[in-house]
Amino acid sequence: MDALPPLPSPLVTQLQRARRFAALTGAGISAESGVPTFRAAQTGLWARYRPEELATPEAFDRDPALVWSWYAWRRQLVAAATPNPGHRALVDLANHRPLTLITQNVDDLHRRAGSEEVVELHGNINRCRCTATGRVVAPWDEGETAPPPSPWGGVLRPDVVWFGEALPEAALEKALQAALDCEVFLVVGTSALVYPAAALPLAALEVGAMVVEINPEATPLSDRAHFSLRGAAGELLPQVVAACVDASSQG
Ligand code: BJW
Repeated sequence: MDALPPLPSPLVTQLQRARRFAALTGAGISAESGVPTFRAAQTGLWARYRPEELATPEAFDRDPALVWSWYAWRRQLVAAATPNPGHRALVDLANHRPLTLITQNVDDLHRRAGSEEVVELHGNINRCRCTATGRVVAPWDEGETAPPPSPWGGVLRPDVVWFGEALPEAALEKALQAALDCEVFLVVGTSALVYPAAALPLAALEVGAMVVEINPEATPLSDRAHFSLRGAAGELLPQVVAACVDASSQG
């Protein structure tokens, strides 16, 4: 593998000075673990189905078996995946600096990498809840092809946030606080299209934080971020974190 070019020196200087960090991650950080992103044209989770057929409460009402089996397939996929150097770099950063790690991902790979506190904005695919009471149910029979009945009268649904549903209030509040308090906001592997998550870096910009995007592709955030680094999270995040924690590691 070719050596990465050094990071821009103004970025390195600011990373070394900063004390309070926040990071917002999206599906791209897990791409190198083999978990497909949502919006990639050929390989994305939504290449075959439109989001509204799978990730809305209406879709679940209309065709619960389709939605349930899609999530059962994804649970298997993420269970077989392992965290990559991008996930591990954020563990390293938290060991050296105060970091609020905010994720839109439901795959649990940050926690499996060793991140102890993860603010999950869109839930977690490894939990299910009862549609009647909202209570978390575990374990359940993964072999079912349709949502199993819950002990409290409803059926089970994945404990994730679909379009049109409110995000968990405490998680969103914590994420916004971190965006407003941090000096550096890292935005990693997200298309920055889905709100309210996409508003977090904008809030950080408003209050003067340095926003650093890591993504192989441009996003609606790219022109507004202070630095938009083009490349894979598994390569660039370790380099960025090394710059934060160890001045000598930069070429
Ligand atoms: C790499 C890489 C590598 C590739 N390294 N990078 C304001 C304006 C407009 C619309 C709205 C608004 N506010 C709300 C809305 C509506 C809606 C919304 O945002 N719609 C837009 C799409 C237009 N938002 C909602 O409905 C939200 N709810 C809400 O606002 O409720 C209000 C309410 C209040 C009170 C009561 C009731 C309601 C809910 C949003 C929920 C999103 N849910 C999903 C599914 C979760 C469950 C599941 O996993 O199945 O979350 S949708 C999907 O998108 C998933 C993701 O978390 C989310 C973001 O996707 P992400 O992570 O950015 O993935 P991709 O695929 O888009 O991008 C991957 C990126 O990685 C790409 O850029 C690649 O280039 C990059 N990449 N390899 C680094 N190696």
